[in-house]
Amino acid sequence: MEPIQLNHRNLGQIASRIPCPTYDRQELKLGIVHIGVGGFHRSHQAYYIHQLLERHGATEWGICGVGLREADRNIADVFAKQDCLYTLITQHPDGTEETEVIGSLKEFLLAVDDPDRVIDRMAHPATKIVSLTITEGGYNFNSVSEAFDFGNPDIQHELQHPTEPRTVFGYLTAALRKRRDAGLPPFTLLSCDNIQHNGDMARKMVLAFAQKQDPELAEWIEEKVRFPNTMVDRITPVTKSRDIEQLKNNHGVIDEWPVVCEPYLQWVVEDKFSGDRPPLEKVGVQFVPDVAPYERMKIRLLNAGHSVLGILSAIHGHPTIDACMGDPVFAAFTREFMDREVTPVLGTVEGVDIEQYKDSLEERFANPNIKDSVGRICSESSAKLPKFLIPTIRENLAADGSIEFATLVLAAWCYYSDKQVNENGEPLEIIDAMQAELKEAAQDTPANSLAFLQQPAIFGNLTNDKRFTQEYERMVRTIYRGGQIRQLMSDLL
Ligand code: CS2
Repeated sequence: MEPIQLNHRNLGQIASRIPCPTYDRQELKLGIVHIGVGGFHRSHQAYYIHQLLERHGATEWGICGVGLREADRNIADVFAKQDCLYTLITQHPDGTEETEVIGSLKEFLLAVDDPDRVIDRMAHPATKIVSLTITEGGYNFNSVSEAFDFGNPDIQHELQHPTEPRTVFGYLTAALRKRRDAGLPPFTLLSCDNIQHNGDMARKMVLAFAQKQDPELAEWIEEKVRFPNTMVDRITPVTKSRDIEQLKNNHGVIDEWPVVCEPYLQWVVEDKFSGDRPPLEKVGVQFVPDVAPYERMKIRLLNAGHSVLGILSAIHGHPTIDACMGDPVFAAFTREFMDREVTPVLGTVEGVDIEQYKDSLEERFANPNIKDSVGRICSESSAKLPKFLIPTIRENLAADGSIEFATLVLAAWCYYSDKQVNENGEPLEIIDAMQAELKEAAQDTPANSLAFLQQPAIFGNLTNDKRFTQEYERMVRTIYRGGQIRQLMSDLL
């Protein structure tokens, strides 16, 4: 089978090999502008919209993807060749897979090349929604105080030069200003990141920025723009070269950047939009009045569960999340963490059986065909742990609950940040915007066991709690003395 390059012209031929969009992509209007077109956006929001286009028409909801950073040039180049088409490969635990071409992204703009085009697209009358997956770090807040970080040099630049945006805040305000001045209604800002109250947080940050830059605009935003909270979920590992090879060999399709994901898919959204929204309920999205309990459940169980496995196994040496789950100590540790430390402070989620939810997480983590790397999970832990894990410790301290499981993760994180090798001496690839600060704090541990915790932007005032510091100190000392992580985990079980 001669492999065929994925692009618009070849779709007819490719459709004889794998399912392709049956809707007319030329017809699509761009109702959504999405900032941050990583694998997750493509396996989740873009897939939902694709289904809507396939089954229900809804041609006004095509997506324009935007990359704000130079690092997005790779995807821009691939999309330029492939007319924004890509393949989604859903991997089931039993080894079966579904492979299909997704067509909901119609345009892609690289902001660093042409900022005005991005602003114009967001300010276009057809644009009804600007959605975001810019990661936890993209919201530019201090993890503890949750105040907007005005110290960021790009933010300073944008405040002084409103027509030269660099961050999402500069782009959003420039586009909203343009809409207001043209007498157009605003768009809805739809955050799809793993932050509790992600919409409220986006609102708070946009307003903090706008108030400094243009108080009148801030008032208009405050009054008119809606920021629904959302809970998003689908495990999407980083694409590997093997995925690209297999797609070519097994299906005869050349796609330079396909996306692999698990079958599980969930999107819970607050039904609070500035204007029209796509009828996503037709494809399984849950619209609810209050998304907070769902977000909390997902962040505290799934994302924190991932971080627990990730940090501990980075040091122990399991390369992937499914490999961790194949190790009875890691699997039991994670479940015990969820049962003993998360569940007691979680509260109830209407309509969800928490025990079943945890069972399903175990199955999802164990999916042997996802091969989600521990490196992906550990990346940007300095933005993740203050949201996923530390609040659980804080609440258990207040409620006199168990803290050992989560504390061991923080002690291991200190060692990981300091040594940057695993127990077998193999180097770890650490990806974290705060990597240098983390290392600097961690390396004083031998002289001062609490040194790593003296980073208020991450840990707040946790060091004031004696029960916590004693536990942490005991664990971090044991790890530095050569205690094996797996043994420490097993001692807690
Ligand atoms: C992961 C998430 O590293 C992480 O933050 O927990 O990317 C996770 O895979 C997704 O949130 C699943 O929906």
